[in-house]
Amino acid sequence: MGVNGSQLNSKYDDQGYFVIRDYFNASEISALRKVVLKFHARWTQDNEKFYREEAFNSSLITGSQYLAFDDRVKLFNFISSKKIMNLVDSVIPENPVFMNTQLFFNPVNPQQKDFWHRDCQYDHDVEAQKKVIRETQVLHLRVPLFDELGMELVPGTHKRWDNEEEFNVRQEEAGRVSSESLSTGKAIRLAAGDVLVFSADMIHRGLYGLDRLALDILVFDSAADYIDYIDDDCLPEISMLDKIDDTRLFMNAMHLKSVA
Ligand SMILES: O=C(O)CCC(=O)C(=O)O
Repeated sequence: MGVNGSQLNSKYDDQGYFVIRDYFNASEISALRKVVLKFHARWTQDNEKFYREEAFNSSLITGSQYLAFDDRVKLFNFISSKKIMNLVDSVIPENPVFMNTQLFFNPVNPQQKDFWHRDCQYDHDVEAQKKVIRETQVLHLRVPLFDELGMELVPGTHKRWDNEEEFNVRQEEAGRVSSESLSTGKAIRLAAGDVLVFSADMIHRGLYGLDRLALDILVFDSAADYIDYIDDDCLPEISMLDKIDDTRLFMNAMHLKSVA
């Protein structure tokens, strides 16, 4: 499926997200699922207590701990495939940088509720969060491997600060809790084959349920200072580079790290 980069850019700019239905075909998803399920089985086994008690995601999927050379190359080729790069380039036209990957699943613990947040709230106080949403750009590209309830987003909050309800709920102030519903939230159901691109710093939450297992690819704008989030072990090894069709995202990450 062709994409119109400038249309996607203006949707993202306006709303902070866009979704493309049936973007990947069944064989692309089944090849990706095979590799990711291998990671997930090994990761859950190795992190049994954490998985059982509190986890709702894992990260570092492209690292060397759970996947061998060939599977990692397959992941790197998916991440830098034309389909993914067309989306990345439409939002971050200059020097997009690979940050990490995360895998989102249902928590085993039924007490855990899906919760509203901006990703930046875990690293920054309120004043710094305001600056982050004005100045930097971290993209999540969510690729669901099974049909899922998807995500709930508050459109436009990649650029605007919270209203009172949003702030109190996500920060759990004034007696509110982060799992309450928000009147400004928009739920986006996702099926395997769809892709959702959204700003990590907009107000959002994953919706637990069905068989969710979603691969999120995180990419940032090289003007932003997120070098510390890049794990060397999650970048391709030198001997993998000639097996990867488009190395831009990874080379940009290596370059930033080398000059830091
Ligand atoms: O799917 C989830 O559980 C949360 C997703 C999320 O917060 C994120 O991708 O930043």
